Amino acid sequence: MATLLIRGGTVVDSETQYRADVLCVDGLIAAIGEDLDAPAGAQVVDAGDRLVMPGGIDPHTHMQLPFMGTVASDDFYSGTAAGLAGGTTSIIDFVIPNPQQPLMEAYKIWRGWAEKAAADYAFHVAVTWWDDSVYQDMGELATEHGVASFKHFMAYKNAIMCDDEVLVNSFSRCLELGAIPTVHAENGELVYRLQKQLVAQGVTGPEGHPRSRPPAVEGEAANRAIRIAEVLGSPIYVVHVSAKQALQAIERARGEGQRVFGEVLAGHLLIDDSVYSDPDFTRAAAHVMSPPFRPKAHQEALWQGLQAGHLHTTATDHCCFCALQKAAGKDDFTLIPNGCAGIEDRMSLLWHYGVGTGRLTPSEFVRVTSTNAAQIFGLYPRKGAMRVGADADLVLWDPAASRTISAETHHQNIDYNVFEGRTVTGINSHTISQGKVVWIDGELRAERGVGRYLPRKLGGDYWEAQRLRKGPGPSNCLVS
Ligand code: URQ
Ligand code: ZN
Ligand code: ZN
Repeated sequence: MATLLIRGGTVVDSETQYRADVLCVDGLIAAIGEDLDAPAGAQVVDAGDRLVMPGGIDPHTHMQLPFMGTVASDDFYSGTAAGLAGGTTSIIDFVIPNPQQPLMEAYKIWRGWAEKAAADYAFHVAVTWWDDSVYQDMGELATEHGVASFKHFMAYKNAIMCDDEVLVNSFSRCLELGAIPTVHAENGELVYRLQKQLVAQGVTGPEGHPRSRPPAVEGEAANRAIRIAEVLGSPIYVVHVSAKQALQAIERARGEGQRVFGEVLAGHLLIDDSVYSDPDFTRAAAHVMSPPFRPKAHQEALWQGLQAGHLHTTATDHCCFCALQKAAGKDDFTLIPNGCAGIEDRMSLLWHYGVGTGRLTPSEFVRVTSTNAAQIFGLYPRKGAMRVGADADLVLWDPAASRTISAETHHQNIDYNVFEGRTVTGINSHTISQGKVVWIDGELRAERGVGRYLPRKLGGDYWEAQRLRKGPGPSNCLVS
C-alpha cells in the first residue's frame, strides 16, 4: 500500500485556500486536515511554505500526431513525462481519423499508441467526415468508452476539414449523447484561398502563415459554429481562441445565455506575431501553428477574457515538430507542419504572468489550469479536485522559486522552445501522480506505461439545464 503524507502545506482549490496536510493512499486522496498522523511506512514530504494544488490538466495535446506528412516528435511517453516535469498530470489528446476511416478503428490505434503514457489521458475524437457509420461509432465511443467530447476542424481543407453538413449532423449527435462538441474555428476555405494568393504573389516564407489566417478568418468560424450550436441547442467549446474576434463571438453568445466555453493557449496569451518577421527561417517556422500568434492587442484581450470568465481553460496544443520537420516548408510556408510545444511550461507561465501580475488569484489559477477542464470534460471530481476520493494528482508549488525556460533544459522532445529565455517565478518543486512523487526538485521519475485511459462522464449539469429550456434560439434543445 503506497502511502504519502504531504505535511504543513497550504491547500489551494478552485474556491479557497487553507493550511492542511494531505494524506494519499493507493493513488487516492485519503484525508485532508490539520496535524494528520503519518501511517507506519508512509513517505512524508514536508511542504513547508509551499502550496498543494490539483495537478494540471492540459485539455489540448497531440502526442505523436501524424500530420502534414510527418509525425509530431513528442510521443505519449516523452510528452506526458515532460508534462509531469512541469506540473501537468493529465492530458486530453485527440483521435483524428482520416476522412472515410472508421472512428472506432482510429480510436483503437490511438489507444495503442497511448499505452506508453507516463500520466493519465483521455481522448477527444475528431469527426472528420459523415455517414451513418460515424453516427453509430460516436454512440459506441460515448456509451462504451467514455468519450464525452468530439472535435471538429473547420480548417485544413482537403485534409480533415468539416463542412457545415458535418458540423450540423455531429453537433446534433453530440447533443443526443450528452457529449460536447469542440471546434478548431478557422474558415478553411478562406485560408486555402489566401494561401494560394500569397504563394502566387511570391510570398513563400513563414511570414505568409499569419497573412493567410487573419483574425477575421477565426472570428467567422467561431461565430458560425456558435450559431449552429445555438440553433441546435447544444453547448459548444471553442479550442485555442487566439483572436479578439473569436472571443467577441463567445462573449456575445454567453451574454445571451448560450452555453459556450472557450480555451486559450499559454502561447497565444504571451507571444505576438512579430515572431514571423524573424529573418531566420528556422526560428520563424518554429512558431508556425494554427491559429497563428496574433498582433499584441489580442494578447491583452485574451487575458481579459480569461479574467472575465469567457475563457475557461488554458491548454498548450502541444504538437511538436523539430527544425528538420519544419524545413519541409522551406520554399512554401503552406507545407510547414503546424504546431508548437508547451506542455512543460504552461503551469509556470500561467502562474508567473497570471498570478504574479494579479490577473489571477491562486484559486482562479487552479480553475483555469485544472478544475474547469475536469468539469467541462467529465473528469470531475476524479480529477481537478482537492477532496477525499479524488486521484492523488497534485503539485507542490513554490511561489518564490524561479527557473529559466530553455530547449537546452526542457524535457520536451523538440529542439526549440517558443518561450526560450523567459524566467518564470512560481514552479512545482514536486509533482505527484497517482500518489507517487514523479518530479522532485528537478529529478524526473516518470514511468513508461503507468498512465491510464480516462473514460469520462457524459451529460452533466448543463445538459439537464439545457433540457429544461424550451423554444427557439439558445433555449432550444432536442427534448427527448
Ligand atoms: O490544429 C491543431 O490543433 C493541430 C493540428 C495542431 N497544430 C496547430 O497548429 N495547432
Ligand atoms: Zn487546432
Ligand atoms: Zn490542436
